[in-house]
Amino acid sequence: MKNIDALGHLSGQSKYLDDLPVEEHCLHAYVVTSPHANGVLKSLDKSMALKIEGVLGILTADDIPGENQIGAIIKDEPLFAEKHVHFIGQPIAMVVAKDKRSAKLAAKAVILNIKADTAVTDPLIAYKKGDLIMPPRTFQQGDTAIAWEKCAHIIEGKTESPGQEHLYLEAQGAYALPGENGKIFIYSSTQGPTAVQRIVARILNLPMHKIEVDVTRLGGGFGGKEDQATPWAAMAALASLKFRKGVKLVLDRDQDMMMTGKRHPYTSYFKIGLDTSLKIKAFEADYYQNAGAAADLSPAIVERTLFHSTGSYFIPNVRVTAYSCRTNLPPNTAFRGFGAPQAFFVIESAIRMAAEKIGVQAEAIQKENLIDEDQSFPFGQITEAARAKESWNLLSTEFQLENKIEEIKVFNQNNTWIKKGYATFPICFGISFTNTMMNHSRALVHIYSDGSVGISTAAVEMGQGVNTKMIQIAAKSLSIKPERIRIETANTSRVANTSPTAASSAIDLNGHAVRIACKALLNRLLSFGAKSLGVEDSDLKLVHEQVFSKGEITPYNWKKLVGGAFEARCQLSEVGHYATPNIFFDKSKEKGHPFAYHVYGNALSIVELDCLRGTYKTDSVSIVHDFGKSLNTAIDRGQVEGALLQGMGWLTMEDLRFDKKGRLLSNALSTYKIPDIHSAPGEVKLVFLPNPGTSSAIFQSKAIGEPPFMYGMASFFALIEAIRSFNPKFRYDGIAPLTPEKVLMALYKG
Ligand code: MTE
Ligand code: LUZ
Ligand code: MOS
Repeated sequence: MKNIDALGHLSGQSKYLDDLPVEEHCLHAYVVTSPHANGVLKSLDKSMALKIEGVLGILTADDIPGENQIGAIIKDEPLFAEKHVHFIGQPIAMVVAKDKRSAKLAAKAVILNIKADTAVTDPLIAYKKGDLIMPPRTFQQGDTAIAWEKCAHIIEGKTESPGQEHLYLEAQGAYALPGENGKIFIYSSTQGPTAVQRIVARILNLPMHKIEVDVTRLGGGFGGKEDQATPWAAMAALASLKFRKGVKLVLDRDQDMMMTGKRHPYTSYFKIGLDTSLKIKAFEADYYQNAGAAADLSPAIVERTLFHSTGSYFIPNVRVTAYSCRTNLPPNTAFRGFGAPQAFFVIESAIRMAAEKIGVQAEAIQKENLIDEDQSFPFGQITEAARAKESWNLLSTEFQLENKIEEIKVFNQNNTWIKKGYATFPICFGISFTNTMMNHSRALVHIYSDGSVGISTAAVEMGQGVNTKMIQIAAKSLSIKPERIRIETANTSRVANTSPTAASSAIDLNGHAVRIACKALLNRLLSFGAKSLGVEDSDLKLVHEQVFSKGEITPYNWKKLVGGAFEARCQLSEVGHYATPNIFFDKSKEKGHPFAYHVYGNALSIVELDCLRGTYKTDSVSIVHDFGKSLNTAIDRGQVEGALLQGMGWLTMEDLRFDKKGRLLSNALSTYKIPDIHSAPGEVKLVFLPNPGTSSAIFQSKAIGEPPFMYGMASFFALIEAIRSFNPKFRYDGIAPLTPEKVLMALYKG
């Protein structure tokens, strides 16, 4: 089935928040932000700003009727700063005006008196000062202390993985409208409608039922709108309540880049030990996560880092510790992979450095240690249907790995100024929110009397194709044509108490809920049909919109069945509820079974490096991916290609820079380079790993949103190898990103 949004997107007819028609006297808000990364807010002078034409008011923390607090996991983040400011771009106040231009002008005229203090941007400094978001956490299995003695090779090192700007095409925004009896209606560009509802209720001191949040779709979220869409919605709602008008707040791109958090940069230390046959015997790591100025989702993200510390490998002795460090940067947040890419960076860097020191190829170590059936992760979960080895083997046969490696060797011998490099990159990603309680969802399915179907779920469409897949699931469950089905907006009044569309789990969680609701409806319809035909319920079957009784055609087709059931006063609506079975986690022991299943795969990236200029391109990326039984191969391929490019961008192009004072320097697309069509690999070859289908994935179609991000990391390690083949003195230093500038320096480093 084609993505139902394809035509709308291409023809510009798809509606985003900023396209929605606003009411006639709609007001506009603009945020006043801190110019200092750390300091004491002495005073705020509104008088000049209030004189600007069109300005209705300037709201601060004093205007909040409820709690000035937006922290979801830890209550450590005010909506508007009160006495202290903690990062550049932190909201202090909000101007409300008749138009955006006046609001912006007035925001600049607000005079802030801030006594600035020194800023901390380095997580290690924060750690030394004891400035942690939460107490450190450690996962372990076996005993590393004993294991080191059995290792023939022990390698220690340090790595630094960078931050990453989400750069969703649609900037953050919200539009709030006052309703009857103190109700507030909010259109929000959020991945988490319930999160917005809950926090707005807290800020406004209203019960949640007075807040209705509605989401049509996002122009991308990538995790950046899992938690950080909330403040703008809260501000718009606050102003709307105060002025009794519609209020719109949409961030400009530069504001969005300055104010919102990004992927967490990590500084990590590791120690890895191998025996003579290259088996990894022990692994230790300390991860220092740069959390920024508030907790946001950092505790959950650093936890996912621990869950993925061993990458795609089985390591019998592990001890890994996570430190979430509070710095004076915007609070960093969810970004595709959610801490797992940072973990993969450390273990794969450790393997590269070990290979360098031992004098073997990295893939020899990778291959030797792939996790197998019935082996344990450091958090106690035992693998079921592990597919790491199958992915590896299929990649090497399908893409003739040995031949490719030989070709590259020959190419490098024959070329002086152009060098090729390659890297394999096996992935293993756990599916489920690591917080067990978040793994449930509901779907509301209405069958209308004309046979058309309307479905509401918690899932937010953000380009990943969830709406198309929901239609496929419903069509399959009801055995009707997809054209009869419509997916409604994600709305808190129709589907309540939902988890955000995140953790790659929206299709599983909401898909199962849709399936359950549809099954109940179908059973009810068939039961009506059986009664009216005078046969047993179990005699009837609906196949492609036609009802059969023990294989014989009946007078009932879908439309007649629905029409008849309606006249017989049957309930044609249903709520399906799904909670992922068999998952749990005991934090006091740091052991459990947090994931419904894992997604596996392997990638081979081949890059070509111009050793005069330091520029490079990825020739090809060959991937074997464990899709299960893909519900939609076109959408799933799109997810792999998009995630791949985003992963490549993270480690080889994007260069997020803050100065020592915590000011974002790469604050526009002229200074922050993201991948484009020219940086895309020459070729992306994708093989679907044949899968027997043993998982709780919806119709055996495994989650696809985040796991392929890690394939992009292969290009970084391929570049390392290309540099090495030009400069024999080069030693991998564990620092990303490798921009052309850094590559050039590495090529000529003595
Ligand atoms: N694809 C597009 N086009 N746009 C996005 O914002 N977000 C990614 C991924 N794919 C994203 C995307 C992230 S971070 C997640 S968690 C999943 O989609 C969420 O959707 P799913 O759970 O429906 O896969
Ligand atoms: N969000 C979350 C996530 O709250 N918990 C998770 O485990 C998670 N994983 C990936 C992406 N977002
Ligand atoms: Mo994705 S980082 O779970 O929104």
